Amino acid sequence: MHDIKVLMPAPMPPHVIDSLAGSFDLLKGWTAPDLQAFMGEVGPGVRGVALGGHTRVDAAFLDRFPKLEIVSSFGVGYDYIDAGEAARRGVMVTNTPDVLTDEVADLTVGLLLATVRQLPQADRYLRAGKWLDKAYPLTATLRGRKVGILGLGRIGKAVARRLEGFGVEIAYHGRTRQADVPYAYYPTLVGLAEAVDVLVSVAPGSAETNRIVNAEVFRALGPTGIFVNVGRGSVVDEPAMVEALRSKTILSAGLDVFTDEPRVPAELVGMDHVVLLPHVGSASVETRRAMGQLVVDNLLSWFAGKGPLTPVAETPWPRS
Ligand code: A2R
Repeated sequence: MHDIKVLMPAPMPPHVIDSLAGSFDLLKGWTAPDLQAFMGEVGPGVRGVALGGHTRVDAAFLDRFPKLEIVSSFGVGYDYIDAGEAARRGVMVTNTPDVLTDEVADLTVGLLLATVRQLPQADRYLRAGKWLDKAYPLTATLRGRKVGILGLGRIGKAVARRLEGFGVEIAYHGRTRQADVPYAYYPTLVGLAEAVDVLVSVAPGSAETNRIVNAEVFRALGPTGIFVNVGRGSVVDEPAMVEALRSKTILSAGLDVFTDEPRVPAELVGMDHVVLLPHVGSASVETRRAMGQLVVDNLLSWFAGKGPLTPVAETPWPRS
């Protein structure tokens, strides 16, 4: 396969670069002085793209690669890829689901507990020497809470399974009711938010989910409400969330994702009653390695004529 040109526009983990360079003619876009000029130059011969770093793949990007067969993307979310446009052009798109599900679910539960029991704040309190003066103030509790999950997919279900062990009631909202789950379904997001006092968002970014967690949802969640977001920042109306936190319309939030990463609104950074993480849901050495390997394996499988391992929904395999 050494004659097959695979473009990597932005750097990926070293083991991914090494594996791909060992099997393909790997074109390292980030080493070119001008990526756009480089892509224009090599574009006509490129048959595969290995995508990390959220490069936008839209019609203009795809226009440059008339022989492109597959985009193998790092991560389960692929909102920066116009997969519908890729499908129309017969370009396969793959992502890295499943291998990160448990890792992100673990992080979600950790973030929820950190938020409700104020673990980072308590840590800061001790380090500041304040414990010597008086005990840390009492916090809210997870006990007796009802947790609503927006996006009960692979990760959402793994979060729900873990939370069952914490003895909290679980409900969910998605576009469809799922027959095989024991949790209460709410056909509207506002309905779910009214019924719960923790809302966990694990929904993907898309035109449909854009800003669906809005001021009305925060009002419905109410003054004891906690919002946790590990899915995509675009799912939330961020200014409305900031205002809901500022005005105590909700109690607090635990956030791993933001609208304009890595930029986080200064108002949030200045708030002591929120817990903020730099999008680390899947970011363990082991899980990132597995995700990288799946990027490689999708390309190897595809160019060996065995089809993709993990195609996204818009580009099913076998093709219908
Ligand atoms: O709507 P459904 O019943 O197909 O449920 C899916 C839900 N979902 C939505 N919920 C409400 N409104 C929407 N417009 C909407 N679109 C999708 O999100 C499904 O239960 C869930 C996504 O689950 P999976 O596709 O299994 O994804 P996974 O592996 O759990 O990852 C979720 C997201 C990624 O897309 C990244 O953004 C992030 O977590 O790492």
